[in-house]
Amino acid sequence: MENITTLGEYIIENQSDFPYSSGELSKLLNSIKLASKMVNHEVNKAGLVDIIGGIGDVNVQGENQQKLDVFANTKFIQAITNRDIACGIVSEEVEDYISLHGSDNTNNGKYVVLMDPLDGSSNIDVNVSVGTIFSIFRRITPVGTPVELKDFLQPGSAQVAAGYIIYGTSTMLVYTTGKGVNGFTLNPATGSFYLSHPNIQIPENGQIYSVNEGNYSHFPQGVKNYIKYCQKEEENRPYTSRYIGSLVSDFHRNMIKGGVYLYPNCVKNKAGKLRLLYEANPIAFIAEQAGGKATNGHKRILDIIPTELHQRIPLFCGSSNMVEKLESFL
Ligand code: AHM
Ligand code: MG
Repeated sequence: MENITTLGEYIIENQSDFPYSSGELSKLLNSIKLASKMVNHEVNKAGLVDIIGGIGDVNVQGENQQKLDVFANTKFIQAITNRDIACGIVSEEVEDYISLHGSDNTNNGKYVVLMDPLDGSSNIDVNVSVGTIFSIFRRITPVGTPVELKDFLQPGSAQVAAGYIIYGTSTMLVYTTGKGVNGFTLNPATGSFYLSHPNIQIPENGQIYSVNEGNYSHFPQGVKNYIKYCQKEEENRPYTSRYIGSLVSDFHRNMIKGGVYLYPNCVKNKAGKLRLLYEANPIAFIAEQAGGKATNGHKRILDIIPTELHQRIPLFCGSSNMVEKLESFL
């Protein structure tokens, strides 16, 4: 039998790579793994929502079916809280940060987790892939004190881990702790994630550009010019456009095949649409760890000092040569 590694084994085997390696970050990653399996189970049944009463199915608590993004939010928060390792959580679904005090009220958690529990959730109704995105920092306030806003407003370069789960044709968990990027695919038969994509590298060049071209007329001129450059027939450009409208899926495809993802600022979304703390930062960390790039058009995403929890930002990321070419237009 081939050498097979599960995500749980991989996390334990590589624990010494983690900064401070006390095993706590491993437990935190395991809690995310656990919640992702529950969310995956619900996402897979999404098409049955309208007839679910009729087939006698109820959700895991025996309650009526919840909206999936609310369900995902609850599951990830519960799983993280239960491990007693994080001192705070920021979620796209919750306005303010959540302060965790630990079961013994000692505020001993060392990490903060920032997440989008179900990104691209507008795609669920039409059976298109969605994802979960997470970002983990070590707190900067002293252990033993309540978490503060500044623990969450750290630049992306200080992330100790980041990743995403893609609920797609296969469900995958992809993450980095700053030592490269690895992807694990869920085997529904065993309920385990297996290392299927070790040491993922984004091709330096690619053929795919991914952007919502419906917003074209509102884009900054530089972005319009780049899109025109990709489309120029007379120069026999190799480019093709692919856009799902689900950041995790669009990014994941481009990371595997080579490509660039664009969500610029535009008239409709003056600061951009995507959120810095739990969309752009974790994706940027993964992009860089896989050899790619991520920028807001002028600055490396990971160097940006956040000012607000739900701050929006333009995002351009993917294959390094493509991002550089794009930047030359901005
Ligand atoms: P959401 O967090 O409300 O789901 O929005 C984020 C999503 C991303 O997954 C996706 O890349 C983007 O919004 C698509 O936006 P648009 O529909 O404007 O192209
Ligand atoms: Mg989102």
